[in-house]
Amino acid sequence: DYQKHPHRTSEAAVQIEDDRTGMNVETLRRAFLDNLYYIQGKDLQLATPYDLYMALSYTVRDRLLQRWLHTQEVYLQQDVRSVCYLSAEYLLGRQLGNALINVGLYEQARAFLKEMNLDLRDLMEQEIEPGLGNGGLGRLAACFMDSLASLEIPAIGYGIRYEFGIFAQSIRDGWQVEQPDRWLRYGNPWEIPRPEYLVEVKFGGHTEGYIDPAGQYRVSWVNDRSVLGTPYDYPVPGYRNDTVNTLRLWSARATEDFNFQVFDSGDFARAVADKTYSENITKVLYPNDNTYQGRELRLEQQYFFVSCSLQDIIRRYLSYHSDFESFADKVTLQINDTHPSIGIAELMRLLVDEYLVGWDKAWQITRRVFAYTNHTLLSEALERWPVALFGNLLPRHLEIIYEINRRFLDEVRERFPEDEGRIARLSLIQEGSQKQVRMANLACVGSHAINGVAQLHTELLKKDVLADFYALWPEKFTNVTNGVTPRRFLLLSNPKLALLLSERIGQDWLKDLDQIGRIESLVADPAFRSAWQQIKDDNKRDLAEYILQFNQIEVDPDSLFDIQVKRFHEYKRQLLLAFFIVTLYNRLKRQPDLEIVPRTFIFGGKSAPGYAMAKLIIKFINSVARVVNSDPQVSRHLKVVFLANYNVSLAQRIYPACDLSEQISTAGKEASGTSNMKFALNGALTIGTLDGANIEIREKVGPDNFFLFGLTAQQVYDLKARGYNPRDYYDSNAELREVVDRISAGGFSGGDTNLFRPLLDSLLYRDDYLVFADYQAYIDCQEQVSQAFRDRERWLTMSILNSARMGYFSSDRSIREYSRNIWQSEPVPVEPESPAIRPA
Ligand code: T68
Repeated sequence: DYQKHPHRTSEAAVQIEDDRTGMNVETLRRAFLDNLYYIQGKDLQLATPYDLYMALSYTVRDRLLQRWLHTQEVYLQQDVRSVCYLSAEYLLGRQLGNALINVGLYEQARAFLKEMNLDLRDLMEQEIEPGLGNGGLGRLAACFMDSLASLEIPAIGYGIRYEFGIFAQSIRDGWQVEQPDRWLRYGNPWEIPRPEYLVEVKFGGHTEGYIDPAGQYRVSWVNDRSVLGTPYDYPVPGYRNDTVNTLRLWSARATEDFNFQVFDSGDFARAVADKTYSENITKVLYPNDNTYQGRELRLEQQYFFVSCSLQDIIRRYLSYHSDFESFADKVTLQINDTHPSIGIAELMRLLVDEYLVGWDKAWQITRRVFAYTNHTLLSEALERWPVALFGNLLPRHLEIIYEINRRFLDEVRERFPEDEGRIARLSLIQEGSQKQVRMANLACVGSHAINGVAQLHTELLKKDVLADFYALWPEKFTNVTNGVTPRRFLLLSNPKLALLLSERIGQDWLKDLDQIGRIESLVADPAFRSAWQQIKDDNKRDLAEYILQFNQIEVDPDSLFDIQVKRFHEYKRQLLLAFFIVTLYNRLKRQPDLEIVPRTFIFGGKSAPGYAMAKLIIKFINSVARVVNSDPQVSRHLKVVFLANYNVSLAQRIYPACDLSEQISTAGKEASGTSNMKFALNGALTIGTLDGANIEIREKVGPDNFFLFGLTAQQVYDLKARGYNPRDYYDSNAELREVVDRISAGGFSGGDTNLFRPLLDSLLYRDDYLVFADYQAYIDCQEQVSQAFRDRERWLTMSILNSARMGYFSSDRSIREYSRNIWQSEPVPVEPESPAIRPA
């Protein structure tokens, strides 16, 4: 070991092993106090809970660093093939608990803190989570990073270090109010800036042709401004191995501290203001999910991080290779939706203009390295940039896209002569009064693989959204059903259940979630059953405490916890659940002595700040909550809770406490869903439609253990084709009418008959998402849920079977499929650098 680190004297090495890498309780305690004193500048007397969190985080970080550097050294030495995951979002959640678990220090940390009368969980609660994503897409990227490291696959995640992540939501008078997420305010122990790997990104200007010395026509891009990207590296430790991969997030900086020209003319303030302008690029995360707004700053963000990343990838590749012959063997680039798809044009520009690779060769390389994951079936969410805006910002990329398109459409014409309709649909440019660049088309043309995120989703891509591309290249299409990491979403978030599992079947399930199936043989074991029930009850009690503290609402932990938490979107149909609640309310008002299964309805989720209808739905739910909770006749049976600021940390409290998971999107709209998996893994039953991954979940857990209702995607399609008239349902369904009429009469708005009018009108006159069409089926299905919950033993059995059969939905399985079918990447085990750093 000393030979490998000649800079260490034997004595210094002992010191380093002890204080920075030692894994036993005594060393950890010493390191913790040392970090508290020398980094936070506090002793135990003065330390705030946040100081204690920071000191512990630095202690863990020290232990990651050695593994991290060593992993990177192994990757470099072996010149490995690496997966580069490009994503505009990473919804990481808190880092401390996850790092402790993965590096194998959780129990030791708990132990030494306990000796000092400190509670590890309290310290973990201090962390402000990095909310660098909107919802499912960003969280998926985070789960994938965890699985890549846990499977020992060389990988690097590239993204944006937003100074402000997803906004903080509070609820005032029932309305969503947004506040900026100042997550970096108290410092961030989980990132390491690497200013030495700074890169420059150009914007604007024009292009010029020239003849190079070899007589070759070439193009150069004369930009009119540029911005610098500084990488910030985050360690991504694998679960109990010695792999630590990197998440590299880019932050924008001005190119010069002074704009000399302006400064000379004496306008100092303007010079500084220009600098701020550049830094705006990575200022804030756009808070839209499943919608698209053609904002210039958003395109700047996308190009900025993609260009930084590609330059970084090429720099590292060229440090080992002298040409691009083996580039596609050493690198694979997965693009998370179309947000990084500008990378296809950027790689072409870098190869052709900067590295003088011929177009055909460059195109061959580009197509071999890129693969595209689509995450949406909503056509309004597909990214399209106005050609004028695009050309102003990225003139060279627009030319390249036109050239790609010209060659592509020539090919299409050859295969499908005289089919101008097809040409128009496939073109990367949408013609019309305002020409647009279609990023999904660019992604399809520039990638060798295209995947959806659940079976139904992939089928619908092939049949509908991307049908013309499927007709061209059926072999490019594959499905990779999403998954979630069992480390964060079971071990970390539901420690009691995790312990029960490990006591009964060992710990293998953490690395191979299929092993969780072994609890199925315990489903009739009375001790196991009662432990399971006890844990669910405890978790519900914990959540009830949280609700009391944050919402001042007392809920009955014995009631059925019926939960819908996710972004607010009409297609997700939070309204359908709200209508069920109003239906129950009406029944109780009509018949006060009605015996119903007591339920606690819990909602959570953010709306895009500009999405008026989603915001009105939030207001509606809070209004129903107020009326229900304050009516003694009704609130004996029902409580309605809206938990503000739903995020990963809150999700981790909610999943373990759930009885019934609401997955009720209009069939054919939810690409996959991933909360459906996290709930079921934690023993919740699902009420859901045949949409996204619900279908596969139901197949795995068995139809008897899943509450299915509603129209299928095909039936939705047919009904709309026939002509859907929501009014018919209103006219013919008395209970539905009663719900609508009560809202309409101001029953939840203090008599105000206007407040919810837009909401009712959208249902009565359009109902794009078929709330009325599915209403009765949903109400009937909820009745079956109530019946099932009355029989607690039956429910318990179903709960156990749900968890037991969720093995397939580990993100480890998803990543194995990407590796095998798309990336052709293999694990590269990292041996520990020295035995001393192995966990005890
Ligand atoms: C989600 N998409 C899908 N988008 O809705 C969900 N969009 O079904 C799926 O499970 C999940 O992706 C993972 O595959 C999103 O979360 C966004 O957040 C988003 C962000 C920006 C622009 C468009």
